[in-house]
Amino acid sequence: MKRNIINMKKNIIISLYTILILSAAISCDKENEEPKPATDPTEGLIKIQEFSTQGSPYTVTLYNETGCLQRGYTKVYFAIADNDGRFIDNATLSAFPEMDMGMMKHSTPHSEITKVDGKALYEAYCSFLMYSGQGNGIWYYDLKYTVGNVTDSIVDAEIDVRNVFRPDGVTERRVIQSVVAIDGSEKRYIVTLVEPFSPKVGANEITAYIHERQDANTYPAVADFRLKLDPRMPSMENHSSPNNVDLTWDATDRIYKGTVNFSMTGYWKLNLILQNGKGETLYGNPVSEETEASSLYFEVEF
Ligand SMILES: [Cu+2]
Repeated sequence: MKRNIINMKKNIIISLYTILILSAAISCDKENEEPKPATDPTEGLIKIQEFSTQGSPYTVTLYNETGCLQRGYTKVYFAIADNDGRFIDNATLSAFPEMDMGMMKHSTPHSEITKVDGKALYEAYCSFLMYSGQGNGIWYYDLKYTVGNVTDSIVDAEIDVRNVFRPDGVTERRVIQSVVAIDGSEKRYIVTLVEPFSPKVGANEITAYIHERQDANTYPAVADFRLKLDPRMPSMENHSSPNNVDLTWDATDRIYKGTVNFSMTGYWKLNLILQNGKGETLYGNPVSEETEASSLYFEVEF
């Protein structure tokens, strides 16, 4: 009996929904309907900074999840709006980060800016080699955008890249490393830790990028290398953990992926060995009784 009443109620609710959906569908066809306010594509993101030039019809705004740029991997989003605040979803954007260190200038590994599906939003990442003020350097962004037949550039906009610290807030945490290959090629590579963002006890996905430094302004991403992984806890007789998986190239997501297993909370050193596609070691060394760490490692503490 009770069941029947519940079922009846369910049926009534389903019918009501059907009517609502139908009437919504009908109203979409009505003419002179007020345009639905565009949902804010930047919802959930925190503004970092605005870029505009005088008299320009568009403003580009930089956002991400944390509201700041930081050394190592930084995900960024761009929104571009006209002077009435309408978000533009058919723009083309490019950005070039450059650090002026007085005696020299250099860029850093970064991706192209691509459109986010279904949103008036554009995404990219930077692997910042240095933080603002390091070596007295200042970071600048050069931005270029095209909307229809309007093209504009914003040149030398200063950006603030923060250093990354361990939980004590004082000790620098290693999240990016620039190395020279030991195979005689003298090639320079930059390895960047991406995930885990929020490490937890147990298995965590670990992801990383490898870029080759061809010159101070050119850092293409490198595919089909390998990062052998050996996480250790130096404060606890340098013990490791079981079931770790080396990082290999994921052609779909175009990033190196593996598994790091944190058997407990605390400070972990993620020792790595960088190998090329033939399995030859380019940088790093195995951890042993005598050698506590690899010359290539990242730090995670939680
Ligand atoms: Cu620099």
